[in-house]
Amino acid sequence: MVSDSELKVAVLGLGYIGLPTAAVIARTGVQVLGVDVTQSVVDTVNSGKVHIEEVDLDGLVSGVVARGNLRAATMIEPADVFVIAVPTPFGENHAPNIGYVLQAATTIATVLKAGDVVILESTSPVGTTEKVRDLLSTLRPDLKVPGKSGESADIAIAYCPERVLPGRILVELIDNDRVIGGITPRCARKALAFYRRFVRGACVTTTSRAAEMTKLTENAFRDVNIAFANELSLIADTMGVDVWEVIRLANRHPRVNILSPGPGVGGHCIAVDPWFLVSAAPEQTPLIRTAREVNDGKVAHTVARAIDLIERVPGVPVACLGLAFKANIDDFRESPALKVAADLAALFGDRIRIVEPYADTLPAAFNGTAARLIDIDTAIETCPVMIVLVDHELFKSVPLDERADKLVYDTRGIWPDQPPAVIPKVDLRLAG
Ligand code: SAJ
Repeated sequence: MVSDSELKVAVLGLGYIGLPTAAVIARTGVQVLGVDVTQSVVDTVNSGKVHIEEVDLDGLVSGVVARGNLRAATMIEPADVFVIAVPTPFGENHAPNIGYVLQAATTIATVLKAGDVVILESTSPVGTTEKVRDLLSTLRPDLKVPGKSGESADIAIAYCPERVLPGRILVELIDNDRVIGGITPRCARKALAFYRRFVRGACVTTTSRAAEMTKLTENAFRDVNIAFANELSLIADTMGVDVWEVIRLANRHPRVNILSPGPGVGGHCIAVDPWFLVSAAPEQTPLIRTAREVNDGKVAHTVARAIDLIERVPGVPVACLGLAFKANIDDFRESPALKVAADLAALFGDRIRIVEPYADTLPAAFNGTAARLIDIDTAIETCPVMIVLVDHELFKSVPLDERADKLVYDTRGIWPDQPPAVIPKVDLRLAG
């Protein structure tokens, strides 16, 4: 096996997964080239900086760039291992779009040589790795590809899904177990040798199709379980029962572990990946499809409940706490909190105040509305109504005596000691 300092790795796509992955590999002493189609991303990385927020990523990137182990470019160069970490969004009717993956494979084909390993990490529909193999075979008929020419293939191709949690990416990249699916067992072994260089978790080999389905299964599992919690919250609402108390109590059962309801499911993974299964097997996926619909429907339900509360106390300022798609991160992609707050801002204008410790300015969704960004202390001082949309630590730490007199709609259950929102008879109208 080549030594760390001789091995050359190219990571295609320098986003939320590609950049941390490139940096972690570079830290082992390997030469890593990060390839991205966006020049500004390449320039940022080459200056030792990052274009995304992730715990400790800035220090790691500046270190590996300074030591010369990580470099970025828009053009591919020859390497020994190619890691594809580009987006796989969905298009019309939730059908997955693997165009960026195939584009990355086309790019790799221009420099591919015998002995190279190509690994797909992007969340992909079952069969995508084989499509990559077929494309490489068409573009490079001079190279024998695996699964078509027996064990004598010139290159190895494998699928190894990322499964890291935003906010813990650098830790989980190292510590999580990895599922490595080869087009052939030999491909899996080649990819395994690569991951063993930087992964401390167990690396388990399988076929590329099983690995592809495993990734989709993990996120569909979580989506279905969150949908169950969200459905419970709808039932509890109609029955006047505190859903958080019910879940706490039910979870005392040794075999029950219910997740948390919220204003919906956001981010680029859980709300997207289950559709890849539904789209591939529509007849076999009524449960997974319904879970998606329940979770998407929770946003409209949250807006309706918030409107009801806000209309009962005319004129008073309302604080929406949080815009991020989940706690303690600055990621607003596909955020249910942002959708709810933007809808309320469009309806109630300058009555809506947004508190988001991870934003300096309001996102574009608020353009044309009179909503404004304030800090948590100002919200406590000026807003009699509070709608909790994200369970940021900053919000959790507000003690009861600072919010006991507020009317609260807590979609995340962060304040279990909050008295029920009884609409006061007195006029709460405040200036501001
Ligand atoms: N959420 C709830 N209730 C819960 C848990 C989550 O409403 O009990 C919401 C969150 O607020 C958020 C959404 O679900 O809006 C998704 O958050 P998450 O923390 O469940 O997951 P992600 O999207 O940050 O990361 C997931 C992870 N997958 C699983 O936990 C199975 C991560 O390990 C994957 O690597 C990532 O998707 C991915 O890239 O696919």
